[in-house]
Amino acid sequence: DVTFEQLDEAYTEALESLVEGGVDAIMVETIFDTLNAKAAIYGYLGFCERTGIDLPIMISGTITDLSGRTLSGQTPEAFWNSIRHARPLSVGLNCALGPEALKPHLAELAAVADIPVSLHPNAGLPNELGHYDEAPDTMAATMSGFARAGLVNLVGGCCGTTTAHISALAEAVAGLAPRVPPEVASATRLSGLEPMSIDGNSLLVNVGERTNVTGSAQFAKLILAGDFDTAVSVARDQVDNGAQIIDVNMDEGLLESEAAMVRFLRLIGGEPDISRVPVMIDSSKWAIIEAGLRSVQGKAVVNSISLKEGEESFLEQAAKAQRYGAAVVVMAFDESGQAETLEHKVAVCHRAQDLLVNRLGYRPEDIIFDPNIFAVATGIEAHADYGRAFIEAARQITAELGPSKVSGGVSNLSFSFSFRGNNALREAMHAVFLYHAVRAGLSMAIVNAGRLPIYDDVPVDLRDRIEDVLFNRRPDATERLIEVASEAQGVMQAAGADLTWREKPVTERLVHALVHGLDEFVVDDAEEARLASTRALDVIEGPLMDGMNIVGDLFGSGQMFLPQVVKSARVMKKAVAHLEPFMAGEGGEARVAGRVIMATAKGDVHDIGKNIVGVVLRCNNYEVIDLGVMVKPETILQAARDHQADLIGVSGLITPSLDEMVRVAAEMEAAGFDIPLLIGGATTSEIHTAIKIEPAYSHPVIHVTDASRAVGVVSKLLGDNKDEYCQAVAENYDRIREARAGGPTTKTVPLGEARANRVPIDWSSFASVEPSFIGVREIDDIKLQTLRDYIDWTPFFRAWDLVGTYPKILEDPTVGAAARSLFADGLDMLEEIIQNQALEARAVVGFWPANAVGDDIVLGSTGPGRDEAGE
Ligand code: THG
Repeated sequence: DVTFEQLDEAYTEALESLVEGGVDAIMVETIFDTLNAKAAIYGYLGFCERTGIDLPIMISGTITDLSGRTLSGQTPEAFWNSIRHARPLSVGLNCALGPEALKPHLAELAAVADIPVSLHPNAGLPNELGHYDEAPDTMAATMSGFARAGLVNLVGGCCGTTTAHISALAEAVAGLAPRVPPEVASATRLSGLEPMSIDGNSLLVNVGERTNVTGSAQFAKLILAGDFDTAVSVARDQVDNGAQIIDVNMDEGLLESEAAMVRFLRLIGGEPDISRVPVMIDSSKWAIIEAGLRSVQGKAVVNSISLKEGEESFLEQAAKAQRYGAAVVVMAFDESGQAETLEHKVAVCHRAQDLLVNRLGYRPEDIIFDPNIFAVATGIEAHADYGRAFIEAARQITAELGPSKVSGGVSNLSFSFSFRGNNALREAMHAVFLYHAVRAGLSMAIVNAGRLPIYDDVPVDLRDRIEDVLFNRRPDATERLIEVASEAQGVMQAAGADLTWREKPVTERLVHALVHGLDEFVVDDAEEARLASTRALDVIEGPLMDGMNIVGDLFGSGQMFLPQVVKSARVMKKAVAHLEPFMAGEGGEARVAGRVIMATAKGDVHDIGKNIVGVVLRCNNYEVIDLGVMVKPETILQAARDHQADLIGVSGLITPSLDEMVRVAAEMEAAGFDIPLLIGGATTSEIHTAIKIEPAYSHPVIHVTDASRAVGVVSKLLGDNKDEYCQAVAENYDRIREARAGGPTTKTVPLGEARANRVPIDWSSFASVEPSFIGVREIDDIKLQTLRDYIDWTPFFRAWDLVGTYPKILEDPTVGAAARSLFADGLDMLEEIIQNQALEARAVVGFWPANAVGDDIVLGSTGPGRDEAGE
């Protein structure tokens, strides 16, 4: 019911009066809605600039219930990202709950805020009579505990606290060292309801382009017709399909664009499943962008500002964006127009970064450069180098302008009228372009997230022709692409509609369906595979997991993007849903039931594996209490207490979950638990469990490799020989830690001592053997099968962190044989790929001196596996 402008005015008036009255600092506190707080900060920053007064500001949010979010839905880290531009003296939490209940949220804030942290909570929750019951000494004891744990710099009290509370607090923290703010790694930190960080290790961040009236006929029609409800569903579809930011553009002549921007952003702000992601406010008119900035509580991205009208208006808009706490996209335009050449693009970006950082004090991380993706293959000579120029600019800007990021509007690339409407070809061009641009340094892209093929699925001939255009590799590149344009539609569709994969064995069909996100046949295939297996579980752990592993690899290597992974996950869910009922009949005999608490770690939503474990355990008569996804440590611990659980199991798929698991272990330790903790999920490993998780908890921590092991592990943990089993696991983890640390026996000695200890070799009696030939011998047509017995696996074991355990593995009669055969299978697959793709296999072999390694042949690889042409 109030506008940003009204709040700005009211806060400014209050501020002016307070300063007049002589305050030394101000505190914006009990913030339950970050947009409201941003209006306060906006007023404050304006006041400081206008008056030149350097007045410190302290900021304190409030968490309204155990959800751990502000009333308007932000997590503590998202909140911090939204208000950090105030450069406050301190940030913290107040009011709301008693100190104990605020602890996890305080810890989340303390982990990300690189400034002092404050806490002034209520004296507990009000009782039925509205009184606060927490006594001064209990409150002081809890809060001084936080200070000792390095979570706070400043403490105080809010509702229900009295002078007695404050003096108890002062006494309890007197002499304690203040928290040392952490050094926070460089990243572009945005937020919606949830934080979104982009750092050097991030995979491509995809920005949904569909909520754009100039970019989508469908969206334009909805907005023009005033059907905002359906328009909101366009945003939801994008986020559901993996968009990590959404671009919103209302630039349309027939529209009240400012009003439309505000209305749409407010509507999506009320949809937590949409507004969890940050917004990119896209307009060529500053007034529309500004209206947008006044409508979002998260840290948004301004799209865009540029130097095209000179430095003054550039700096003015940039300074405004700063006051609203937004990151900015800077288009590579200047007074002379859009930068088209590599040199011009890079020069404009250098100039812009210099201005923003040195004149306005921007963090480089808050700048996202857009070096202009233009249409290629237009037939106009001057456009021939556009693709290469962008990709090279992305490379140079990333290298030279460091933590600033590079983004672009990918669909522009195929705007050439020869391709309009030819979506198959356009999508193929986008996929090939992204493949190269991401490798060059592109970290963000505005795309149609739901419509991107995988690079490898673009048929080789078409791919070559596209690359010829992108890299300006031949004068007739455009003609040659247009030549296949009409059939490209067919070729891509055929690649999609090609059903020859249906003729493959069922396990391969399942893998294909997962990798390509095709759900049409997956239930039939899952059923066929089930009938051919002993257990339904085998289908999940065999072909379905194989498929998901391939998806994981393609994702990690930048060939698949989040939207495609989302599709694969849906196919997986469908297959698992079909198989689940059959697993019920697969349990063993009844045994002593145990009670297991299971959860996907906080920050992670992946639960396919965990659900399977749940089904398997239930089928074996265990009682499973599944807390779902994104579960915080304290919720897990509380459930374990409430249900008197025998075990806790935490799973996760993404890397940050690993840290969460460590946190769960540490919290269990701190809370005095002694029940075992099971760790599972795709990124977890025995090594990580041994090194990071187990040391945090002095009771059993067990890594469970896959769902089929769960029953075995749980029954051992609850059985008679529990202690023996736990000890064996603990010893194994000890060994892993030792091996990791370089082994217990590695000791170095001074160089002189080492030399004195040299091996005495008598060369006088040595006659060297002449090799049968010297030089390189090329062998055509060699079979990998022939070579595989000669491969020295040591470097591979090193790369896979098996050093230390390696000799044991190979000595072990079963594991050793299995390991060898596994690697051999890999080679068979490689051989097959080479044959299928009609590639030429060549191997170069050389002989080592006979006395060094016997007569073995050593296979070496000469490069990253692709030649210059990308084969
Ligand atoms: N840089 C920055 N912002 C941008 C762009 C950029 N914002 C807008 C644009 N470019 C990126 N978004 C789109 C959205 C859609 C299309 C292209 C770019 C597109 N649309 C289909 C067409 O016009 O053929 C419409 C099809 C339909 O109606 O559904 O291609 O470069 N910073």
